[in-house]
Amino acid sequence: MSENPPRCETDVRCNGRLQDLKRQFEKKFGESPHFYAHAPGRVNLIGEHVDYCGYSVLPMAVQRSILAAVSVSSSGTIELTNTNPQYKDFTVPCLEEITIDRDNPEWYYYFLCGVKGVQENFGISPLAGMRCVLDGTIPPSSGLSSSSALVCCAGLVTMEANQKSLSKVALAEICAKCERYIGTEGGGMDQSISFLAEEGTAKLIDFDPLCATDVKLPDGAVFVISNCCVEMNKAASSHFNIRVVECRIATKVLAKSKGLDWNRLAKLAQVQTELKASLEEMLALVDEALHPEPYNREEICRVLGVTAEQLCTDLLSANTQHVTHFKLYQRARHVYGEAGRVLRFKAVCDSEPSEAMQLLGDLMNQSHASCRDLYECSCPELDQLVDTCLEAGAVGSRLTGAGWGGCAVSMVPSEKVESFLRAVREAYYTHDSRRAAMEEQSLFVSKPGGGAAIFLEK
Ligand code: ADP
Ligand code: NG1
Repeated sequence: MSENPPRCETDVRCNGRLQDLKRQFEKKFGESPHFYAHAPGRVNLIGEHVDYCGYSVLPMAVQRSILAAVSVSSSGTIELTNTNPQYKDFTVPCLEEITIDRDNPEWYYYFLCGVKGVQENFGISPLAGMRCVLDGTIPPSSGLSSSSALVCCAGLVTMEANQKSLSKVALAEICAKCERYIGTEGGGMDQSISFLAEEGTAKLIDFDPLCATDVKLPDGAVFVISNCCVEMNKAASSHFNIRVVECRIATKVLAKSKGLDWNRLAKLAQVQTELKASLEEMLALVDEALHPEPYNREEICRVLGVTAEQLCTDLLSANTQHVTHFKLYQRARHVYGEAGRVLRFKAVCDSEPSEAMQLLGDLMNQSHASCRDLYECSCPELDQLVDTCLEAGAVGSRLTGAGWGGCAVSMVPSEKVESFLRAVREAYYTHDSRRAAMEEQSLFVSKPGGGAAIFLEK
């Protein structure tokens, strides 16, 4: 039985961020917050674009989060305001059905995803009125899960304000499901680590059933995050869902090639389970049953024996209806290869061989190459940054999160961290005024942080 998120009694005067937020809340609403909630972002060390295929991932929480100050009110409305003026105020009546506009993914819709998830779970009607001031320190659209931290924070706030109780696992599952209301078909890694993280340890996250296992990272390995300063909003573009769809179609084609009941299967991991095959055997099957040339719609319809309409309604999502070509071979090869790298990464951490750092670094480098070449979810700036990090002394470096921009994570021997930071600063940030202006937020060491929690004022 999983525990509930911690509720910590805190002296707000000892925490600068809480104190500032309290002050802003009082200024805005003329009353004090009743409680605070925070949910962290994460950095994924390895296991990219495999969670929605049913495979395990290996993230850790970062010490950056979404923090909310909240009061429960009798106003009959949910009032949202943000410390960042870029995110405009928003109010919604509690009696109104919560609708999420996928075509216009404004910040408050992420919050409302979390509200809706908890509301639906308990059938709450009407919701308690609440006033919230939100504050975020996770760079948005950069692969560190700012959106999920916001959804998770909203789920936690809604639970607390409506006097309900949920375990961390239940909250993670609810928030993974409800973030999909925004339109992206994510796999659940971000919400799981946001709730299940524990300070000082990375986690192997398994799905179906959701379970998080501690992963002790080698002593002397420091993880450094660097942002290539290209933003990619998942919900406002179709890159992410195109990959989800390609994996779904690859699942069906592979399953059909082996005579399985392909209609029932939607994730690449399910094909492996049905076949009782190893990941190496799955890679061999990809070579045998799929071809490297992109598949067009006609070929997919022919191979699966479905009509063009069925392809649109059963296999494509709302924002992928326009796609004409699908790289099934490359995407499936990435997923089965990456799933194996996650398991090897965990095994190296468990067995602590003397060359652990080198082995882990190699796996991270292979992961990046696969994301770049097979999954095509990198971008020139991110590739340049990864190369820069390796030249600056990282043993391994790779894109983290969805990609197409955003952050790289590098594993650096502790004795080289200072020279590494200096070299990356000089090579990637200093000579570009836009990047230089963002540098403080964009290049930082990250230790495994704790999970989502509620704070009550002492
Ligand atoms: P990520 O990879 O960080 O999850 P997404 O592109 O999926 O990025 O989501 C980013 C969106 O999340 C932003 O455009 C914004 O709507 C929302 N968001 C992120 N941080 C904040 C914040 N501090 N306050 C309000 N909304 C935020
Ligand atoms: P970020 O980095 O938050 O955009 C996304 C998905 C994850 C996972 C990674 C790729 C969401 C909310 N998150 O993460 O589930 O698929 O991409 O590994 O969709």
